[in-house]
Amino acid sequence: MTSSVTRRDLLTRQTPAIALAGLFGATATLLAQQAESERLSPAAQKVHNAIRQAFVGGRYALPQLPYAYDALEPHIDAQTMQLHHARHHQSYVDGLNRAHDRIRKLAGQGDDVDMSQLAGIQRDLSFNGGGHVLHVIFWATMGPDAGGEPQGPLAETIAEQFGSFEAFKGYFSKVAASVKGSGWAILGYEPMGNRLSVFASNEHDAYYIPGTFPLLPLDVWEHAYYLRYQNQRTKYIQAWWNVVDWQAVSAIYELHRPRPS
Ligand code: MN3
Repeated sequence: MTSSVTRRDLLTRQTPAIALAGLFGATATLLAQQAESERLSPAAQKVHNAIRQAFVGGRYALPQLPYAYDALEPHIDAQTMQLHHARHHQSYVDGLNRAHDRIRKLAGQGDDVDMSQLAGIQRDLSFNGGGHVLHVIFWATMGPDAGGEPQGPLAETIAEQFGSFEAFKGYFSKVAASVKGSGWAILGYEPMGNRLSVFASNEHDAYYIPGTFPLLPLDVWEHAYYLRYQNQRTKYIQAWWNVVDWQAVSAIYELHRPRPS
C-alpha cells in the first residue's frame, strides 16, 4: 500500500527517543560553543569528547570509553564493560547509520513515498538512535573514583525538588528497579521550569516531558549487569551509584540551567 507522505513528515514524525537524541544534540552544540570561547572544566571536556567522537565524518561512531574497561571494578566488571561497549553499543551505532541510509533513500523518492517502510524505519531510528545517545551519556557520566553526592547548584536543585539527595536516590533506584524487561531510568532536566524529573524507558524509547534534557541515564538491560549480578538488578543499581561521575552530570546541568543575566 502506498500513500502520500512528505519529506517533512519523514523528518518530523519521530518517536521520543529520537527527540531525546535531538535534545542531546543541543548539549553538544552548547559544549562546542563553550569550548571555543573558554576552557572547559575536565568534566565538561569529558562529556564534550564523548559527544564529538559519537559522530565523525558524517557517520555515527562509537566513542572511546574515557577510562579502561576494568576501571569501574568491582562495581561493574571489565568483561561486562567490554561486551557492552564494543558489541552492544556498536550494534546501535551500525543500526542507526543503516536507518539513516534508508531514510535518505526513501526521502529521495519525492513526495510519493511507500508508507509501508516508514514504520519500520522509524522504529529502527528510535531504537538505535536512543540506544546510541543514551550509551554515550551513560559512559560519560560514570568513572572510577566517583560516586558520593553532587555539589553546588545541582545538589541544591535535587534537594529542593526531591527533599534530599537520599530521597532522590531512593526514588531513582525504585524507578530503575521497576523497569519492565529492558530499559533505562533517566534523570532529566527541563530548563524552562527549572525542573528535574526521573522517568523510565522501555528499551531505548523514553517517555518524558518534551524539552527535557537527559542528565543521567542508567542502563538496566540485562546485558549491563547479568555477568556479575545475574537476576539481581537491585544489587547492580546500588553498586552503580558508586561509579556515578557527578561532576560530569553537573557539567551537563550547568549548560542548560538558566542563569540570571
Ligand atoms: Mn546497554
